[in-house]
Amino acid sequence: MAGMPPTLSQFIRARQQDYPDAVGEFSQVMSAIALGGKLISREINLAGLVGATGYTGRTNIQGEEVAKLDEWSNDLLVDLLGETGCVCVMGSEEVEGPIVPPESASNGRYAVLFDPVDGSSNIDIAAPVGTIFSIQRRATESGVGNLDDLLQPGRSQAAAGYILYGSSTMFVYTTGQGVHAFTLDPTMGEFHLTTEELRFPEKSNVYSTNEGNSGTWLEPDLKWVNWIKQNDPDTGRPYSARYIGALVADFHRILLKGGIFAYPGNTGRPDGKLRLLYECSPMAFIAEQAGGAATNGTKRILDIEPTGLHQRTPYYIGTAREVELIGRFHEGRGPG
Ligand code: AHM
Ligand code: MG
Repeated sequence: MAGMPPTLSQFIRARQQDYPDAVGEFSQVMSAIALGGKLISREINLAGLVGATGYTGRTNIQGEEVAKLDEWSNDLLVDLLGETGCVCVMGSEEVEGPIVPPESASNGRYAVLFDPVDGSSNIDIAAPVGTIFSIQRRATESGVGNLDDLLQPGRSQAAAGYILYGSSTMFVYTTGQGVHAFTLDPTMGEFHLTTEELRFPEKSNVYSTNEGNSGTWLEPDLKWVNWIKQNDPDTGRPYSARYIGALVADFHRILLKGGIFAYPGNTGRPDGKLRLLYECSPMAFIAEQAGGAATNGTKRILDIEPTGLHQRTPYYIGTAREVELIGRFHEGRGPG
């Protein structure tokens, strides 16, 4: 299309030619996720009109209330990914165990993990939410996949991304060759490239965290948050606070404007709230590819060896400078 930036599928097809062993399965997986994103976007835009707000009355494996859109979006992604025949197993925030596609279609090369609608309590107030996904190459040889395909460290992801349903719907992903951002043109039903090789900006004095929990935080996090709120214009302090309570939206802001997002562990929940495999790892892959970093305080998120599908981790993600700073507090060294 002359004059128009490439669509997501054109962009992925063009990039696929750089990988001689690519057989098109990856493009199909990405297309399924992109189609899911468009359908979820439409449903969210119309939520109040089509009765998609509110809760199902059930709780999920995490003991959290299941929003109607959580369930609808989960089933949609399971169906769309299963139909590709390119996925051997899936893992979802909404489902306790591995999800296996129909037998006839389960010999695919990829395992996909996702959080269908992250931050879903925002739907009822028309505030942003997102879908997060992580694509791993299968670890098992063939046939139906299992937990071994899903429990792989973040560093081995083939791709990761998110779809932000905000004032625009954006598709942001990486395959380890930079981070690329696309914006949905709802009149065309197409994602178009809006930023190639997205990088964190240098400026970084913004923090994004649920500080209402700080009474239960551990000492390094308390020292950190007190330090960043002190008045010292020479070091850019105090920082500004921004928090909408949906990881995709809070992270997207940090990615574009700089700063750090934190969800620390606390006295009651030493591993914090966020889930390693379908929330933290995919965002960490994007952050690193954009020149940033992500840690649990002492360890790189992408190096954590997973032991459970729904395991949680303390989480700090953002510009390299800010993530290094929180690491210093966790090592007991202070700001330096
Ligand atoms: P969810 O997957 O149940 O929606 O929960 C995850 C969300 C994240 O998007 C967000 O960063 C976090 O929970 C907010 O938690 P809190 O309300 O404790 O600040
Ligand atoms: Mg979530």
